[in-house]
Amino acid sequence: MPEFDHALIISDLHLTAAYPFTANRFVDFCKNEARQVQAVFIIGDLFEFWVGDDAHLQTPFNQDIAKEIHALCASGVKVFFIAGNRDFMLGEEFKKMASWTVLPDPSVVKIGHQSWLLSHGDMLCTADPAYQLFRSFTRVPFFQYLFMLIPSQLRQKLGNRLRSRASIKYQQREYFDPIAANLKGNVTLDACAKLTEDYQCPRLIHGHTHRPGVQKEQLGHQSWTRWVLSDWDLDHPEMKPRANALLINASGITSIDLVN
Ligand SMILES: [Mn+2]
Repeated sequence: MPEFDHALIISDLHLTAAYPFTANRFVDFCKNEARQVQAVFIIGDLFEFWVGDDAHLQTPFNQDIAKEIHALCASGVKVFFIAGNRDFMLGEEFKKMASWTVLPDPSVVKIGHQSWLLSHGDMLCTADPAYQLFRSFTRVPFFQYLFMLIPSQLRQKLGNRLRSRASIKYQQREYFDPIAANLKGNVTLDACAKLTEDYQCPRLIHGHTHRPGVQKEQLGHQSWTRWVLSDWDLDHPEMKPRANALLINASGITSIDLVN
């Protein structure tokens, strides 16, 4: 893994043709902010959902996103991708089109003479054992092989149903038991302590929880700092628009607001 003097990190864009303002902001980002750095790390949930390249690469919307990433790479910027829980089925076809480099979750990268531990963040949500169980079997290559044997239209339907059931479940949980919902939807100190210790890196960056900010945390003898990215949403005028990136360079790490 090469070292970079400066890089941008983004996550949870949840791109879909249904949300054009958010998608346009990403296209703009690829043409502007991203061209000012040596590398861009997309750390999961670039897409709202992805059930296989064959199911999504037919649509011009997804082709255009791949082309924008490709153009960014062709301009000399390295683009890296860590899969999220919505788009871990992004595959070889997309990779070829976008010419990005796929990294495992988590990965330690060197930017601005420091090491940073990057993860999507869903693996850290260990207060939700049902999700962790789902996660563990859906990441097995043999499960993914079997899943890909299902016709793509049916996979799209399954993906859609899973996505809407998850959001209904989340809303119900939020309504009936907001404290549990708050805990289950967030990372745990235990998981963060273990990860930062295992990878010997006290600077952790993740997305997934949609709770942007920075916290200094400690558990036992292990202490670390945790930066959380926001999700991107510029398509719901009833809510506060959101889109941020973390910029890392020789002078440290800064959150950049991309809403404008
Ligand atoms: Mn996620």
